[in-house]
Amino acid sequence: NGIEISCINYGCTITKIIVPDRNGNYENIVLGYETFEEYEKGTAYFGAVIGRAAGRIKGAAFDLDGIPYQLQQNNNRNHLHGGFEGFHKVLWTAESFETDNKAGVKFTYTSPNGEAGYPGNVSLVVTYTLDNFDELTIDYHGQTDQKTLLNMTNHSYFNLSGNLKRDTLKHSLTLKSNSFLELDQELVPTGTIQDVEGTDFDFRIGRLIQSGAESGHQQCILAGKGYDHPFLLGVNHDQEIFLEDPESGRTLTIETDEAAVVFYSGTQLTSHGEIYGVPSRKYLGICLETQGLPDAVNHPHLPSWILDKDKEYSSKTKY
Ligand code: G6D
Repeated sequence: NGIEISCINYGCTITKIIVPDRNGNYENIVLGYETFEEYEKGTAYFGAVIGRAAGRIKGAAFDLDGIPYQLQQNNNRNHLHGGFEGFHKVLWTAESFETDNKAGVKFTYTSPNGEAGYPGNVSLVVTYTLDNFDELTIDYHGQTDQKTLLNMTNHSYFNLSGNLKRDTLKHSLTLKSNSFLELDQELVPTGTIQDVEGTDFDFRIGRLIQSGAESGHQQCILAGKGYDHPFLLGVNHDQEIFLEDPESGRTLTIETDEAAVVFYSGTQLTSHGEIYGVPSRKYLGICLETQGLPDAVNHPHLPSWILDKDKEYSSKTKY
């Protein structure tokens, strides 16, 4: 139907998603760069697949079966988004495919034992599929030869105004989530689960992104006057995440089989150069990173994403 999605095999990065507004103007709705060099030296993870473990891990350390592991400390003393050698910095092998009503790309990569400090050789497959129902589906699969961690996501920043004409503060987000993880001063989950009821974190009936920018809530202020929080998702995944830009009429529905979604409102987008010609600035794009709960490995009461030898990691998100 005229929708275009472009991606590169560096980090399985989605570089553009071109969709129409209410008047049929086809424009780009994700943040990205014009050149490979900008992606290579970039630190915002625009459009990239994230792994082995999305989010932060406290002290970059964890135990598996009593064996201590130390990951790369690439964010203060903590580990963020797979470290310096995360999946976003890897040249994946890509092969495109096309059937009568679908087109896509299958990316493969084997992460060697010890990469960024993680145990196990992990063989990975990430598939992007666009179909004639205007749906982009991302399928993630992984297998390991030794117990390890695997918690992947895609880090696209969405801005439905079209070609970044406006920021996202007037976008409306609906999120079927009753609770979120409290963050500490270093933006790592404390393990405490907070109820959204009566707070600026309640997106159950829709709320403008700007709520976070104006909120006096300690967690919004901590996140740089916005959001950077894991929200726990229920078992009814139907239409559970819905983003809308009333001015352009564009909407984005996200459904996932994952336990959580990290909603990051782009509060740190102040120094990432020009983004398709637009100077980077706060709130220019928002991320909805469907994934397991960050740092769950250090909080036994949270659903874990430990991958056992000879088990299959699989995750699906549909946009
Ligand atoms: C900041 O805290 C945020 C992360 O959630 C985000 O993924 C990253 O910027 C790009 O570190």
